[in-house]
Amino acid sequence: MNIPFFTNKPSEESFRYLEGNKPNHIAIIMDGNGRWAQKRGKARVTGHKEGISTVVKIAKAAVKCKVKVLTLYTFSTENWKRPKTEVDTILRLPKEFLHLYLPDLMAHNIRIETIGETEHLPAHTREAIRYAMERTRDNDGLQLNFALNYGGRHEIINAMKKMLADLNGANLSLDELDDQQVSEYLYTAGMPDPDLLIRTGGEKRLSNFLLWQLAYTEFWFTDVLWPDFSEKEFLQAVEEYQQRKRRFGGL
Ligand code: V0D
Repeated sequence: MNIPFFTNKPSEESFRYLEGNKPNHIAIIMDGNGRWAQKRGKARVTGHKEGISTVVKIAKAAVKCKVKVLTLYTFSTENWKRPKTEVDTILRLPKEFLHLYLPDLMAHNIRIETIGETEHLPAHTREAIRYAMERTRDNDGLQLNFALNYGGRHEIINAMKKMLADLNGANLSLDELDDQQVSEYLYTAGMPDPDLLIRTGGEKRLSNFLLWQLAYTEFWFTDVLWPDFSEKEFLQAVEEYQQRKRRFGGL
C-alpha cells in the first residue's frame, strides 16, 4: 500500500502531505550507541561520537515535520556509573557537536535548551552548553532540548522542594495545587507534554525519563541502534503516531 503521508525517498516534496494530528513535541531515548561500536569491534565511545551525527539528522527531520520541541535523553543521572574514560568522553561531546554542527543548527533556525542538573556538570561542558544556548537563543524554529544529567524522579523531588518552599513563603496555596501547577515546577515548564516518545536500541522501558510528562504520550520502539537511526524511521514513527487515536483517559 502506498501511504500518502510520505514517499520512500524523503524529500521536501513528500512533506506537503503531512497534515493533521501532528506531534508538537517528540522525546527520544537515543539508545544503542555503545552496542553499535562493540558490534564493529570498536570502543564504546566511537558509538557515542557516531551518535552526534544522528542527532543533527533527526533535528533537521523534525524541522521538516514542523515539530516544535524535540527532547533528547543525552546523559542520565545514572550514566555517572559508567567507566570514567567513557564518562569523560561523553562530557566532551557537546563541544564536538557544536564545533561540527552549530552553523547547520543556525541555518535551520534551531534553538538549543537543556533540562536537568546541568550545574553539576564539569565547567568545560557547562561552558559549551552556555555558548550553544547563547548563540541560538534568538532562533524561533525548533526547540532542541538536551536532557543532561537528567533523572525523572530527581526532577519531581526538585519540584516538590521548590513547591514546599513556595508554600512556606505563601507564594502557593494548597487549594490551587493541581497538575498544571506541578508542571510549572518541572524543568519542562512552559513546554507542551511530549506527544510521542521514541526509543531506539531495542529496550522497552522508560529508564527514569520524563516520568510526569509522559503520562498520556504515545510510545514507539525500534530495534535500530541510534547511530543507524535515520530520517526514514523517524518519519515512520511520526506517520504511525498520526494514525493513532489519542484518548487522554477518556473514551
Ligand atoms: C551521547 C548520542 C549532543 C547519545 C548522541 C553530555 C549519547 C551523542 C550533545 C549536546 C551526547 C549536548 C548539549 C549541547 C549540544 C550538544 C550531547 C551528551 C551526549 C552528554 F548544547 N550529543 N550528545 N551531550 N551524545
